[in-house]
Amino acid sequence: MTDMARTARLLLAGDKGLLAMDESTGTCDKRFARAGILQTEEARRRYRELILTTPGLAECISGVILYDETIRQAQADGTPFLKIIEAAGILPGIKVDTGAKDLAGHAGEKITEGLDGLRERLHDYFAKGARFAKWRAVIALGDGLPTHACIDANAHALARYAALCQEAGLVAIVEPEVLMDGDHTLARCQQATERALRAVFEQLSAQNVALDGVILKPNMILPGLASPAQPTADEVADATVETLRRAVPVETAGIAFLSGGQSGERASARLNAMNAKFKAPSAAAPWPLGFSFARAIQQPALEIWAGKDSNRAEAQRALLHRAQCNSAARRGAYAPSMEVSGS
Ligand code: 5MM
Repeated sequence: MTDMARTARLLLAGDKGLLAMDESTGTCDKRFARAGILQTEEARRRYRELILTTPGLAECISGVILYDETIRQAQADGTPFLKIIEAAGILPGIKVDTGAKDLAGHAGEKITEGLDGLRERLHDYFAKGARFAKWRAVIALGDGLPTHACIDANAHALARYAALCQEAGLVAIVEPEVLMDGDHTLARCQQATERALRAVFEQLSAQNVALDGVILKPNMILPGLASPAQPTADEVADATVETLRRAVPVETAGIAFLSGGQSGERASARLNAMNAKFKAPSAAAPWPLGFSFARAIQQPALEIWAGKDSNRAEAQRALLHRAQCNSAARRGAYAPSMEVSGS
């Protein structure tokens, strides 16, 4: 087994999962503004320090996805964040795309950029200590969307990124996100997700990417946020696992879902339903079914912190609580009552 395959296994081992804290400056600042927090580099540093020094985090979190600014930062006493992560026994990862930009000739669709100079950046991140990377493609649903052009261009970019990651010794997290924006049905999300996943795995194969060094970070199969339909957790679990089974080769190291704007409670309940029902990895779901959430872990903590040191400990408890709920969901042991007791 290669080092990359070992790392991918470690990231998805047991009931731990990934914490995505790779919001780019623009996204982080928007979230800070909504929570009434000053949008400065120092505020972002203090927030990331709060996350990384949360007591007990490593009991539920196997890896953290950092942003370029964060991987270079340190806690107030000068200890580099990378040292804190390493001391906790957590693996550091890095978001390496440079963002989704308008796809020329295709109104309403995006292409993710960042391939230029990527080889050099990946080698630099590996030397710093990163052991995995992440690239996110976004796919919008709408009238006539997604187009083949959008799906194909993004699948090609994801595969070229993944091949470069593996050349540099990094596990590639491959994230083709079908967005929840809109009033589309669950069936439309399922259809678009299957198309996108098939295209991604075709391109990964064309670029000779070793699937045991790839973690897929997909959306769950859900209706749009503006849809009145509200499926049960079991319905989401069935549709999601069925879609993955149709499109994801069994050799893939594992699945780590994004939350995509679901509430923390819903994301935990839906992940729990998948693991309870399909007991992954199993014949029905032959890969570990894990998580790589950002908002569904961070949101309550960010709101409690609100930029104030006096709220730090309470915010850390809220962060740990969401991580524990998702860890329980990996065992199929999450229950809504955990939200009440906070245990
Ligand atoms: C979909 O976003 C990823 C998962 O986050 P959620 O669980 O909140 O959906 C996340 O890793 C995302 O890629 C980062 O937050 C970075 O986003 P930007 O847009 O700043 O690159």
